[in-house]
Amino acid sequence: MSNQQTDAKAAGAAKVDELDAVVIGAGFSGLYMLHRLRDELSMSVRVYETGDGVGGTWYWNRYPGARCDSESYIYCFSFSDELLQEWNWSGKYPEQPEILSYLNHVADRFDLRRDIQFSTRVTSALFREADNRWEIETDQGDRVSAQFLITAIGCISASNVPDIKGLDSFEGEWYHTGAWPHEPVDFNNKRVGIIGTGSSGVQSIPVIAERAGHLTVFQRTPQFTIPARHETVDQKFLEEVKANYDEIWHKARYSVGGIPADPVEVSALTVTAEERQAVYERGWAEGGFRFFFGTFGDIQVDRRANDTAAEFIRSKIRETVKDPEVAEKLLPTDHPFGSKRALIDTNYFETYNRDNVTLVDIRHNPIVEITSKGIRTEDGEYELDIIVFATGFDAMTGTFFKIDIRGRDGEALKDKWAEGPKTYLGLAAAGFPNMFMITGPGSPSVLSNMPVSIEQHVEWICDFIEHLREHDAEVAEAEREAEAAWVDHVNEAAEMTLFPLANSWYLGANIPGKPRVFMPYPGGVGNYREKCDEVAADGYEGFTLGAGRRGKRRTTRVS
Ligand code: NA7
Repeated sequence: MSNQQTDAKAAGAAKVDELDAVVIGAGFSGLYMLHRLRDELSMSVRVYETGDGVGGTWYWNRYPGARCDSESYIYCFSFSDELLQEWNWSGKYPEQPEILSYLNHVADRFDLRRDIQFSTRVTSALFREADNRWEIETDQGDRVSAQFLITAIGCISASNVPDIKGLDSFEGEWYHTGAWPHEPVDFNNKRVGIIGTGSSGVQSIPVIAERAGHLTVFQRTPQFTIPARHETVDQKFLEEVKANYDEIWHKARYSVGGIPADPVEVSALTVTAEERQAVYERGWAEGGFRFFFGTFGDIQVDRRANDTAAEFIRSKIRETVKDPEVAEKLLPTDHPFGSKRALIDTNYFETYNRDNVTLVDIRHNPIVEITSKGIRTEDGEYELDIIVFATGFDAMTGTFFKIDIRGRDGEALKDKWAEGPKTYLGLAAAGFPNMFMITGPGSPSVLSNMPVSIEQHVEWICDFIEHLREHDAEVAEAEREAEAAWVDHVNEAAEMTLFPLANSWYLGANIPGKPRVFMPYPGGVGNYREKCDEVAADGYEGFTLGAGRRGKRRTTRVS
């Protein structure tokens, strides 16, 4: 029996019916939330986690080549100086196994496992108005109540396997990148097909191509991607980082994307063509998100500026891919650069020069069905032993909808969000008292370096809970007007960018029937943090606090 199973049993045996807080999920968010609530606010907390280990996204996404696009020295917690100093990353961009080891280390170091119940899925969470408590049920038969419900369920956790006719008849193996098996998949001499060229596809295609007999890539939308320039971490650099972490985190917390990059003000349109080319060349050579944040200040907001970056990347694709017909199919032309999730890669375009790789453009040659032998497109059948779905997720809302969450008057969150998510600051929803979301829709979340956003949310929620205690308030609920104003603000901020010009999962466009609403907050993590701090400083403006069981429910704000 593994330690985790023992822990699950122990946690099950010590089941508590009445808790201060239930946290759903044991990834970055759930681990830190548990630590703060339990060890700093002395609350009784239970974390429920579907997987049999910690890690969240990094527990599930084990596909070949899976790694983070943020550089390792800032893809970690900053709350403990000792933790920062003792952990040494090996790669510039951390690989999935290393991030998982890190999160296991965090769980052990802060003795978190004893309050996590693994292999347990929360099935429902109902707000009981009679005593202002959440009643939570799990697929393991647990039934507990808690004053606070905190969702730490991640933004991209509900896998999307497209509904393609015939999948059941396929005689080979198939996998989704977001629910990858724990045992290695043997690609050796196999004919592999992969559908999808988002982050997961772009990361896994070069690695699978090296292992497979033949790889066929079924591409719906060509992508802009920048070379990551991955390398092992330079130890001198790491020493410098460790000596300057305070400054680095401060910069990251008040930046646009949660990374310590200096803002660039120069417009791509005010320099000469030669100067522009030189800046892009430098950005391309440096690689990673530095190309995105470190070249020109207007490529994300001005279409003409963006076109210059897009054309530069297309020229690089033409330069890299030897077969001009294949290169042509790989050129992204239907959306601005960065309007879909920005991608970085290692040898992505180079992979199409391999003899064992075929590119199929399913935009012009659509998939008709999956057969027992492989994938049939309009132009014929591709025989395959393995199909990999790198087809993404029902992002931001999908994981919420897998749980029956009901607030006041039995209102289902799924109904409240039927036309798109409605939240106040991405942290709370009107009608769902004492429920807090970590990196919920309406917060910078997926547009930022996640640990920075997660820490900000966890700390803000803890401060709010302390405030509630100090004011003897048991219930906090977002006000409908504040929520509506925030939703409007998120939409206005999105309209100022080029994001709405792409069919991306940010807008729910990858899921048939999902409302087209821009879900993350694109105003930048620094601005967002300041807004959250202002709300707190103003006595948690936009929230109604109630005295709950200890007194009559107040409808005015307590400050
Ligand atoms: P993404 O970014 O949603 O990419 C999914 C890919 O799969 C993308 O190329 C899609 O094409 C393609 N796709 C989706 N549905 C279909 C169907 N039905 N047929 C053909 N192709 C399809 O998911 P990832 O897992 O790569 O990345 C998710 C996030 O994880 C990423 O952004 C990071 O934040 C980490 P499309 O572009 O929609 O035409």
